[in-house]
Amino acid sequence: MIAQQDRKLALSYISVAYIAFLIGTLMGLLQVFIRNDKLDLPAWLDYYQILTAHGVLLALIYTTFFIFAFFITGMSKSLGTFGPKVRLWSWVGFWVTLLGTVMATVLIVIGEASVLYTFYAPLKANGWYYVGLALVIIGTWIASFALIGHYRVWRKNNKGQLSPLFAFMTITTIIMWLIACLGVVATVLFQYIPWAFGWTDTINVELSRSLFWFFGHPLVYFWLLPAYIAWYVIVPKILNVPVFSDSLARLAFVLFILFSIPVGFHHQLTEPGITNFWKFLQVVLTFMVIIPSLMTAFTMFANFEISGRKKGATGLFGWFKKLPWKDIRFTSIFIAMAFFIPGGAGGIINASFQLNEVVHNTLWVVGHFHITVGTPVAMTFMGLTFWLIPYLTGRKFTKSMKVLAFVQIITWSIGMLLMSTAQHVLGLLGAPRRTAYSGYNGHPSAMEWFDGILSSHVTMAVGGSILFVSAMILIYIVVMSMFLSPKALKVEDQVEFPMAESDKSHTPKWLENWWIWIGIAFVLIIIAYAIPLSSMIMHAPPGSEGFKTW
Ligand code: HAS
Repeated sequence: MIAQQDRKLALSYISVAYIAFLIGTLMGLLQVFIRNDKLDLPAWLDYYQILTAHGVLLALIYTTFFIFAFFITGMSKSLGTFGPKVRLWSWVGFWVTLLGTVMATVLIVIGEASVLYTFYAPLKANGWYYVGLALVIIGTWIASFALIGHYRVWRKNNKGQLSPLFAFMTITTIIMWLIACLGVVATVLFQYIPWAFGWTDTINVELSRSLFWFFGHPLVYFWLLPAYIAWYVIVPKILNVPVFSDSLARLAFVLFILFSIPVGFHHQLTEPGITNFWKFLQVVLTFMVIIPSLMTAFTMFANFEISGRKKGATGLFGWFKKLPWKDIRFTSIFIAMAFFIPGGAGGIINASFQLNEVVHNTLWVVGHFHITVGTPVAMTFMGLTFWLIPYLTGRKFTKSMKVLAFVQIITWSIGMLLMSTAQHVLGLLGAPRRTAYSGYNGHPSAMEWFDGILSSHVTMAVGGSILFVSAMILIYIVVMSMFLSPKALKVEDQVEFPMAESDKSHTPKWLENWWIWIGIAFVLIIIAYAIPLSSMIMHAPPGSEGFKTW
């Protein structure tokens, strides 16, 4: 069990995560009904306001706070209790991130920032919204440096040794995050804030978007890598096998530092102002960042097979039946992984230049991110929640909570399957993303989007409603494990932190030489970004004034 003070810190992060989750999922429910023309909002509430709240609270806030809770618990467990300085700075990080979150949320709620989670210029929010976002990033940096400090103390006391796998993966994720944030910090500080407060009249739109996506693509790996930590380190323990290959796991993570950043243009393939050569180069690098995910898929199948064979499985797929299906910690994550097969394949489609022309700015992309961040990542976090909160509070995860957890995971899977399939098909039929309901004056193509079984906004709304029910079950489980379930007084009732053994004896030491990876990452970033970004600055068009379209 980790120290009481570290538990308090992690629990504070988780509490904010689930408050954001509660509000964010409610906004999601409203959205599917509005798009289906079944709900009219009161005059003081706008579709784009709730769409912004949904994106910011779920994609940015729920994930970030949950990730830090997981990191803090895992780092305290694998490297030992936090020292007073680390703890102090972790709290400072927490409060700064929370302050930024509250500021941004209030501005969305009062209708001053309906700019969606990508806050694309020339949509212009109140200046304080961008200050709020900047504080969120600064807060995560402070908390990240606190964790790096904790890691450095461990390295000093264990000279020449490779760190435990959990810590290595946490530090990799943090390094990637710190580098990625440079893009968003640059655009928020030097472009959005001066423009939104009226110190400059116009904004260079292409530059702001490019700096956003410099950050925006690695952001998706900032969500994914903590899920991968669970897949690499927690899942084998539940399967009762050691980590399949320590060096493969570390290499996969290091590849994310290298290739997750110089690829942002694959979100801008349809935009003018970037020549085809630079788009092509970044698409090639995008195909490189797929490799560590394929390595992860390979490792997961290896884990399953080894564990199944250990239990006597025979034949090509005999191991499948031997997996611990009755253990919700496993089943939840397995389903999360299964969703990532079509989710990842969809990413490969998006990244393919010509196919992107078909799907860009359609509901397909919304479908894609619901079966990447909305299920593989979110459902892994749910699977972690089931044991992480009881582990931190010292409460029981009772039988009835286990049953509910299964219901929650199954309903989330069904809801997501319906909603995301409908979104993918609707996208192929041309239904745009980022819009409220529109009948397009009864145009036959638009009317197609409201009938059919899989191709319909109705299916999307049914899926969305099931997801909302599932989210409420999860909130109930969270409240129970935080405050109400009985204390686990007997050892056999206590919930464990499942962390698998990893054999480091054959792992090359250079894998933990961060300067090599940071150096190569910067070289790749310079190759991919230096010329196009400087050309955007040197050949800047007149710039755009701000628009408030809501
Ligand atoms: Fe993406 C758009 C390309 C992964 C999230 N993506 C988005 C957006 C979000 C997002 C939020 O190239 C929308 C942004 C916006 O608002 O505009 N994406 C990719 C590629 C990958 C990818 C190449 N995306 C993710 C992940 C996300 C995420 C992960 C969140 C966590 N994405 C794009 C592109 C766009 C895009 C374009 C822009 C589209 C546009 O035009 O706007 C890759 O990283 C995917 C690699 C993954 C795999 C899958 C490996 C499978 C594994 C599971 C193994 C399963 C097991 C279980 C073991 C190759 C690891 C076995 C079970 C059985 C049942 C057998």
